[in-house]
Amino acid sequence: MTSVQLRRAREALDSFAVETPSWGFADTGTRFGKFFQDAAAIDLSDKLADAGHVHALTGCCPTVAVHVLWDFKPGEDPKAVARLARKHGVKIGAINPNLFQDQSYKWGSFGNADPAVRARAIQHCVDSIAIGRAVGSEYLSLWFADGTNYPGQESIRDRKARFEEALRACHKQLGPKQKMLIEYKPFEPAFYATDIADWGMALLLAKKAGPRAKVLVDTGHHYSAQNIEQIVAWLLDEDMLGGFHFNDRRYADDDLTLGSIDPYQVFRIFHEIHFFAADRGRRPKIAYMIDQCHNEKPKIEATIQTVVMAQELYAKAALVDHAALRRAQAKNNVVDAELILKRAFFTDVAPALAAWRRAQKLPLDPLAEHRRRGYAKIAAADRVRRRKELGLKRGGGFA
Ligand code: PSV
Ligand code: MN
Repeated sequence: MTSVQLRRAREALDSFAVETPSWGFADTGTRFGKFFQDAAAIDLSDKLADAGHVHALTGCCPTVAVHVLWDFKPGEDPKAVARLARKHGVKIGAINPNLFQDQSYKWGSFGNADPAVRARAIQHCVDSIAIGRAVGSEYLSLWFADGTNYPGQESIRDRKARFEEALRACHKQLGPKQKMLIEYKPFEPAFYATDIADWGMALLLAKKAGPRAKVLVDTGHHYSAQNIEQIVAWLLDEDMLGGFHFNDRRYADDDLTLGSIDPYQVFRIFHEIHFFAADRGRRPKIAYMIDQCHNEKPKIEATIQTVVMAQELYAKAALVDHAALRRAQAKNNVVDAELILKRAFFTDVAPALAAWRRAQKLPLDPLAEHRRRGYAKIAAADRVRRRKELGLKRGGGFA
């Protein structure tokens, strides 16, 4: 790397943080079953401890997304949760209401024809907003399983109208420092018409909800051939990109580690963000978050692997020579334009990462250090013993 490249990559790393999900440290599975891990977190304290450990090793995961239903006991004091997070060296990040597991949501939450169910779903979001305010979280992160399975099942337009109304009602409750992120997904669990199926629908709903509503792009929530970086560029240009849920996929919402299938796609997404930042002279405020549940890989290892990959690809994308790219574009020099991206992608940014970690007094190889410390072994011994003492049967959680 040249000294200019080194500086650019290090500056990019200084500005980059990615949030870990509490649910990524607990037992999860597929709809067909679960394979348990001894080291899986039992409770929120374990999840925050694991997240704190990841942050201590990587220096770039200061916040943890929580899922209200899975992480907060009824009546729990959110301030106590914030203190617990601090004890583990992290802060509470995005608050995720759960609008899909209760039996009352069989026909949807915000899209439900029954006003009583909609009111219940809205109240859960209002409670989640209050939790967010109490813990100092900036984001309310909304994902809906709502939709229909068969043609003719319901009026698609009526459901849209109910969503508009409910999102507006929630937006009114946001504090001045809070934002609402609206996530989309083309299918699953609904198989005919998911109510918020793509970025255009999320964008329209966010615009109607109010000025603090933005779109959340979950990289796993797209059809196979979709050009995600183009969506990102459009949302950036509209000032409507709120955040990401990172994961990789081969077929659908596979929850694979970021960049395990297509690292170049992640690079291209980051390139659009750096390119936008260079043009505007400011880095856009984006909530980078991980949304992965690992069933085969050890959960903490997979999380560290994801974080390191995200840093690497973010740093690589920062190396694109924007002035040269603009020149090539102006001349319709397609070959050079493409090569400028490729050159950055194939640059080894290990020296920049090493220099950055050294400066932050972080381990040079977070994964190796995690293994060296035997964290998972110690956690497994403790958690196996506590599960026995508590008489816990394994199950529940999220598939
Ligand atoms: C389900 O697809 C999902 O993975 C969504 O992406 C949400 O963000 C996440 O669950 C947590 O609710
Ligand atoms: Mn997601």
